[in-house]
Amino acid sequence: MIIRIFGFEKKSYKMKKSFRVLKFSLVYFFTIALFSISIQACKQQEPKEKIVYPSTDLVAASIIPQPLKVKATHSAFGLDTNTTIYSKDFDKIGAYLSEAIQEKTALTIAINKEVKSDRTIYIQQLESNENEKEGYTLNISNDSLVLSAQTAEGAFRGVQTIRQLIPELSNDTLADHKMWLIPTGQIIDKPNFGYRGFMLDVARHFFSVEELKKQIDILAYYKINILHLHLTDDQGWRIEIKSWPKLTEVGGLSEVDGGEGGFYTQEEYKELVAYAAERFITIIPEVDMPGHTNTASLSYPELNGNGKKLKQYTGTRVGFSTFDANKEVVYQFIDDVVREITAITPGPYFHIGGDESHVTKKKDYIHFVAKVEKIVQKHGKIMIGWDEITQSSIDSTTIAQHWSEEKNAIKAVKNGLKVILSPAKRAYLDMQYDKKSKYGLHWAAYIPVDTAYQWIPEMHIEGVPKESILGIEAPLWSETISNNEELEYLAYPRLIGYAELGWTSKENLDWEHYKKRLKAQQYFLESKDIKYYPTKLIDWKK
Ligand code: TNX
Repeated sequence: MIIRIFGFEKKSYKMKKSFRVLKFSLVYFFTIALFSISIQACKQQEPKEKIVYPSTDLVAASIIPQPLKVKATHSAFGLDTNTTIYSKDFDKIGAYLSEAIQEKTALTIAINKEVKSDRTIYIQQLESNENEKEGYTLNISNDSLVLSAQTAEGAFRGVQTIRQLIPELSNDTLADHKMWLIPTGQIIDKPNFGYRGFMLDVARHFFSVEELKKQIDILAYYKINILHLHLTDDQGWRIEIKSWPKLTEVGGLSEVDGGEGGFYTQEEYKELVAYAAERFITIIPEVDMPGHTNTASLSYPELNGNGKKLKQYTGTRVGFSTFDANKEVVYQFIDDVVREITAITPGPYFHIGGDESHVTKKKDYIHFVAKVEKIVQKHGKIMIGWDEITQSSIDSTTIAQHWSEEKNAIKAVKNGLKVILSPAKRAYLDMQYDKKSKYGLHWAAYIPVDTAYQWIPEMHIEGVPKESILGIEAPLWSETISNNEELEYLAYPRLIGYAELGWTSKENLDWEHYKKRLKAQQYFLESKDIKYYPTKLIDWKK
């Protein structure tokens, strides 16, 4: 080869020269190529950003309700301005999370955009054979936070957990900008009960749509999925019924202690239903009957069955009014009311009250409840009634809401009905915390924050097993409260405990552990201007 080259060299100087040029350009080319390959390689190895994460602990995170399973891997996901959300499967939920992050941290997080991002929050739909409508899984590592759920509802519940995992303040890392450290690990979660409710009595005192929206946002944060509205009572009628307009013209104008009352137009009610639905909360309308009907009969005296002259009532006694269970016009009235309300209520339930009908003859009560059940069913809804309805012969698809007599709940179960647990001694939010409480009653009990929390729904009544319990609900009657500040004094923090009793499996309910997590809610409560009762059982930050 060398000889050949020598020979070649000898042949001509010109050729020799051009060979040298070729050799030079080859070397030059390869050097440049090698150089740029090595630069590329270096680039790929270079970390996006050097972050030294402190060890954090997902198991110690203050999540309420406590999730089913939590595993910690002791590092962190840094939420910062370079984080993005990828949520093609559930885009609205991605947008909701981005907004919630902005509110808490002031970070603007891009959604579904092809932008450079160091860390990504993925929200994805997961197919599975198990029907876990509200279940979700979170897998959190240094550079990704993956929320998987079968349904948008499940993803929404998971987003609440993410919100709770974001610390209130940005942490110090070696990063040169603000970063909120979310502990790494895995959460597998699903609710113990599908029905987790809050009831508000808007009849004794009226609460506006705006006031309710604030409460709906708080319910969503703690994964409560039912808002039951007690819409009618002796002191007020709060929902427009177009075919019986005097209900609100007359009955909408009064409330306990002589306040001006109020009512929701059907448009306002629809707006409320939609606002709740966006947060995966179902509204259950209650029209209480045959008792608790003084305003209805005052508006239309032909409905009255108590034989006495009617007048506006602004006191707090119960059990003095009744419909006439033997008049056809009463059932025509109920048919119209149920028809109009169910037409604007997408949820599956209609609550007929049925409590404390002390001046209705027992046989009339039995007849009445059975007839009203058929009306509710005709309009395509499942009937719910307070536990007294079990005196009547009702269908096993109807639901009994236990508040007073355990024997009624047991009877319901024997007849194959599902039960909602709202035992007054444990779950009534209008009961005072103690003798010094500013608002509330105490006919059932004083309910301090620990008593409110320390009971296990599926072990509460012998003869009412878990399979028969639809869920739990905490009612707030409004004889002593008339605005959000007073409502919040009675509702918080107890309602947060009821949220946990509805969601968390009994093995994970623990007062000492809950107490620490409740203390950590102080930042959320104060940032949302929630006027909670600062119970001494919790060592709140001053
Ligand atoms: C009982 S609970 C009632 C309400 C009162 C409440 C006051 C139930 C079904 N009926 O009418 O507002 O007590 O705590």
